[in-house]
Amino acid sequence: MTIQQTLSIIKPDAVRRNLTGQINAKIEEAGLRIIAQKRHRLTKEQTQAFYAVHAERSFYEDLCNAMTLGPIIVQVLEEEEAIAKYREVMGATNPSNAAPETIRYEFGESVTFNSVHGSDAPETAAKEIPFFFSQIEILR
Ligand code: IDP
Ligand code: MG
Repeated sequence: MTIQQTLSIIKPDAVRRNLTGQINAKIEEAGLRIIAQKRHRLTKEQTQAFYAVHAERSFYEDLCNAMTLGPIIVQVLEEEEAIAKYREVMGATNPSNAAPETIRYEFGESVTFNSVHGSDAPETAAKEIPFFFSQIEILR
C-alpha cells in the first residue's frame, strides 16, 4: 500500500446545485483526506489543456463547454491508494452505470454532467495536481 495524492474536481453542475458539502462528506467517509481545496473558474483554454488527452473524442467539445459553465471546486485528496479509492467513491463515468452510494450514482445527471473528476493513474495525478496547485498550497 502506498500513500498517494489524487486530483479531484467538483464539476460546475454539482457546484451549481450546492452539493460541495455532500460530496466532501462522501470523500471523508471513505477515509480520503482533503489536503488542498479551492474554488476556480476554468477558462475555455484551460479546460481544453486539462482534457487534451480527449481532444480527438466526439464528446470533447461538450465536455469543455460543461466544465466552463460555472465555478469548480478543485481538491487534492490523500490516502493509501487514493487514486483507485477515489475512483471507487466517484462511481462509473456514466451515472446510469454507477454503483449505489457512489457520488455519480447519487448526484450525477448524465455522462456530461457527472459531478466529479478524479485522476485515473499516478502519472495522471502527477500532471493534474500541479496544473491547479503549487506546492505551498498542499498542506499534508
Ligand atoms: P472519467 O471522468 O470517469 O475519468 P473519462 O473517460 O476520462 O471519464 O472522460 C472524461 C469526461 O468526459 C467524463 O467524466 C465525462 O464527463 C465525459 N465523457 C466521457 N465519455 C463520454 C461520452 O461517451 N459521452 C459524453 N461525455 C463523455
Ligand atoms: Mg478520466
